[in-house]
Amino acid sequence: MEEKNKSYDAKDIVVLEGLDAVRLRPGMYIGTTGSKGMHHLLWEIVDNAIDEISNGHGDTIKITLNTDGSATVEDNGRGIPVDMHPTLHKSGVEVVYTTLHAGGKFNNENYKFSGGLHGVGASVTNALSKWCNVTVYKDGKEYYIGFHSYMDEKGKMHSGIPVEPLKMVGKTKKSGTMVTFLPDSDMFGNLKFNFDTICTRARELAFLNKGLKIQLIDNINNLEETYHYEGGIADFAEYLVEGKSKLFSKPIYFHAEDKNFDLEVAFVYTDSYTENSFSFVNNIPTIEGGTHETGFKTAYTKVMNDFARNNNFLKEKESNFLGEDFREGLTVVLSIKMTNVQFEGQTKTKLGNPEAKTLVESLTTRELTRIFNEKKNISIGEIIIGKAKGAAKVRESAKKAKELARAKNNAENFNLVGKLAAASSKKSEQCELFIVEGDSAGGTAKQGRDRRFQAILPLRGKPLNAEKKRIDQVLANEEIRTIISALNAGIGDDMDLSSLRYNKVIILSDADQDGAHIRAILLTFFYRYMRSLINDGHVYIGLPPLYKIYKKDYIEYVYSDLELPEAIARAGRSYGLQRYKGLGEMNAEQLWETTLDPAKRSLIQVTIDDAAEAEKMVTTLMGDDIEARKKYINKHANFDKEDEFFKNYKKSI
Ligand code: TSJ
Repeated sequence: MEEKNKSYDAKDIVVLEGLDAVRLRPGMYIGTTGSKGMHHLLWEIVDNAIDEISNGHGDTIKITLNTDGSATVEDNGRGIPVDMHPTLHKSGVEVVYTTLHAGGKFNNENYKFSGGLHGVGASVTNALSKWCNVTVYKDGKEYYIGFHSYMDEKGKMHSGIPVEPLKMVGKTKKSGTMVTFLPDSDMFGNLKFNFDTICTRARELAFLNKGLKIQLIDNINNLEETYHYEGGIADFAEYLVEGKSKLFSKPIYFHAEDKNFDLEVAFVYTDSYTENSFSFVNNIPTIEGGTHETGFKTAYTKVMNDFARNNNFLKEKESNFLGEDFREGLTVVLSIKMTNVQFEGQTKTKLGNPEAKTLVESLTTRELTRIFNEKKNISIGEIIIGKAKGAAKVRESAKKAKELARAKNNAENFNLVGKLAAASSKKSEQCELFIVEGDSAGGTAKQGRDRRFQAILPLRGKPLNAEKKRIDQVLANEEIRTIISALNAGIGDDMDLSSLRYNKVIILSDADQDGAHIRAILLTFFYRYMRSLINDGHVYIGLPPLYKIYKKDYIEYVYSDLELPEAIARAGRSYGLQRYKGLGEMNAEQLWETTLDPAKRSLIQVTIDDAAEAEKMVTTLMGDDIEARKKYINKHANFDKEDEFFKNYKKSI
């Protein structure tokens, strides 16, 4: 089956001769033709400029969003080569833009590590653009070439065709490359570039590439940002813990190299109880971790245990700390650059290369041993050991609490789960758990649901904010233990989704501030203690209607303020309008019809698009540094606290 598909793909590409293949199957090259895919077009171009700068040529990238929907990327590097390619008889620029994968090949010869989200190169951006203009400033001259995509009289598509060969258009003192392209609306509909999305990734790239300056200009909304970090990922680590109390002031940072391998690590400790790792390979986030993270963890545990022994912080009769003890309150950024990257995992965001483990492990061991052998760092080491001691102690008590929470036949748990109206079907892939705000709405939902596959868990009051508590305190909370028992998949590192009782976990809260807060608290809990539940797409937000418009023989439910005027227009004259203040105002039948019935309801799937940003947000918005929270909210003044939290979880069906 797979074989057949493969040869079919290959043959197709040959027949289609290059760029037209990209239009026929954009998914193969940029993942989707949704917003994410359209932004890929931009990042492909930006990656090329970053490659140039990482290799020591230039220092600034300017990204401009133009009023016509196009985007411009400019760097101050050497400029793409303009000389004729010896066998293809085209200029270097034209080769880069018209040859599939040329970006990758081109880069590999010239650059140590090539970037590229999918490594597909600038030609893909060209193929999926209506037009694309390239200006090269090089050796005192300015060169220009334009490309366009069009349909001919016979209806045949032509993708990324040069309008004319590259030509010299004038003199210049500048050096660099400037590219402007318009994503083709035939591919992307009326999607627009999103300045916020671009800022987030640009900031990440600026952190990951020390010294790189990224200037962003949005000429549609008149916005500007500049990102530039002389500290690189050390600044990134500081940024991630902004607003938390650090245990020592400066992050520990090191950079080490091997042949065709580059490693950078920065870490800090805070007084929190969670662990946060952010890892990257060739500037690409590895959300699912992988061999590089494993190598770091192994080395870190070993070096710190050795440090504890050598300095007598661990007595002879005492046993070693576990890795997790050293990672309580740890925020670490790990960035490697390597060739022949292999990604694995559900979302292809997990590094698979075995050599990455060996190399990261040995380089980390070497560097950390050096660092903690320095006299001035002993006190920092001592602080880390102190934190690990606390963690080891709690680990013991948490273990007991976890056992309690997991024990299915435990008498106490039996009472807790008593509030749960379980589904009768045992087929977990069909089953859904609604976590419903309030006992009364919970009661209605129990009546309105389809009991064969829908379970209802009413929540009384607000559950505990997991951001502010340690795991043993979290587990002592009744509401949270009920959720853990109901899901039957454990928690934290012990989580095992194969025994998950419900395929969809749907948060159903009122469409008001309190409801938003409860939703934020529940999401924080899932984020901190059941992240794989989110990562594997099991967590959803239910959307109750905001209004009912009714007439004789006519009812329409409206789910957002945005849609209300249209719905009113549809209803015509003399209609009644009811605003729902909470779930409790609906009867069982209405609740089924509007919110529970899979055929009619809308759900938002919760995903963590950008782990670093989600982390930052949970920390700032759910933590207890009030000043940091105010600052964050003021900066994002268009959104109130919960909306901002919510916005950063991608919406889908
Ligand atoms: F995407 C892209 F290819 F269009 C693109 C490339 C877009 C942007 C904004 C910048 C670039 C780019 C490419 N900037 N700098 C370069 N550098 C080269 O291509 C280059 C220059 C000189 C030499 C050399 O060996 O002399 C080699 C290379 C690869």
